[in-house]
This record gives sequence, structure tokens and C-alpha cells, in this order.
Amino acid sequence: MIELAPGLIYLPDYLARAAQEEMVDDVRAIVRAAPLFTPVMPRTGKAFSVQMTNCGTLGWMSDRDKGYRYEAHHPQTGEAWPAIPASILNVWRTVTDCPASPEACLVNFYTVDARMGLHQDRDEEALDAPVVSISLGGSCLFRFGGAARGGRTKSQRLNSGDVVVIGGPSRLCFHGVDRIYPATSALLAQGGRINLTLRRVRPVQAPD
Ligand code: MD3
Ligand code: FE
Repeated sequence: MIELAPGLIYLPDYLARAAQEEMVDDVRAIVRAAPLFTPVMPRTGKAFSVQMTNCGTLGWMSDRDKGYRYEAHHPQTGEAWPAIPASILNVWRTVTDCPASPEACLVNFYTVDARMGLHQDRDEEALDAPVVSISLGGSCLFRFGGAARGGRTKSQRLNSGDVVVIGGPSRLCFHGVDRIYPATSALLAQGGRINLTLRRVRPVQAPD
């Protein structure tokens, strides 16, 4: 394990190949129940280059009128999000000391030309709980900085099976994905990258 910054813990090769394959099967079932959608930016309506879906009791989304938020239902089907599978929950339980389960698991799907601009994760009330990120498929160049926009940043390549735990002083760090490396996915035949981001939304003290 490598501490990239205070509270930003990098666990390279955390998941073995068989565990990654099991997780991809679980993600495919999630996408069948809750199809990928393309979020758009608040106000401008500009489309994200990343496609998304969610599992868990709450899912992150964004649209022009209501902006960034958590919702209990899929924006297109109106159905509740599917449950977070055990393969994914087990990672949270093993790598965090958080007594509560994550409520939200955002599934990001990157084609080779997708990116995610520098941003903070601050749509959660539970800023004391950690965030856990799992990378599957193609590799990416991940960038992170401090809690203030415009500070210096560092870059880190993330590969399939890597896990990042974000907590403590890093919880409000700016971060983003600068690029996906082409033809680096041995896991996904069609290429691309999957990122799973597990979050607590409501305060941990609140009843489930
Ligand atoms: C928060 N996703 O969905 S992993 C996101 O790879 C997001 O898809 C990226 O940022 C992705 O919001 C990054 C999650 C992550 C990683 C590092 C962080 C969140 C972080 C460092 C500080 C704060
Ligand atoms: Fe983020």
C-alpha cells in the first residue's frame, strides 16, 4: 500500500484476475437492470464523456435543471437502483474501518476518449466517511491535488484491479481522469475502463 497523499491510500493490484472477472460479471448484471446513461452538466446541459449508472440505495446523477445530486431511482427507468453486489461490498468492508455500509456505488464507464475534469466529491453529507474507488479494464492517468482549486497536482496511473481509499485530509481533494490508455484492457474485450466509486451519502450515525 502506498500513501499518495495524507489519507489517499493506493492499493495496487488489490484484486486478483478471478475477482476482477467476477466483478465485471456483477457490473454487467447491474447495467442490464439499470442501463448506462450520459449525465449532463448543470445549467449548460453539456454532456459528460463518461457514461454512468449506479447500484445501492442512492445513486449519483446530474442533469441540467437539478444539477448534481443523489436519487433513489434511475432517471430513465424510474426503478430503484439494484443492490450493491457482495463482491463490491466486500472491498469496502475490508479496506475501510467505516462501521456503516456504503449507500452509493457509482459505476463510471470510460471509452478510450472519455475523461473526467478536476473536481471535488462534495455532494455527500457524510464527509467524514471514506470513498473507495475500484478500477477495472483499461488503465488511466488519474490526477489529484489539494483541497483548493489551482494548487499543484500529481499524477498516478491506475490499472485494472487497483483500489484507492480516500479519507481524512484527502476527502475533499480535487481529482480527475486525464486519459485512458488505449489497448490496455485484458479484462474487457471491447476495451474501455470501468470505475466503481463507493460512497456513504448520509452521516454514518444516521440509521440505515
Ligand atoms: C475523491 N471518479 O466518480 S475514482 C468520481 O476514476 C470520480 O472514475 C474517478 O472521481 C474515476 O467522482 C476517480 C474516485 C476518487 C479517487 C480519488 C479521489 C475520488 C476521490 C481523491 C480525493 C477525493
Ligand atoms: Fe470524483
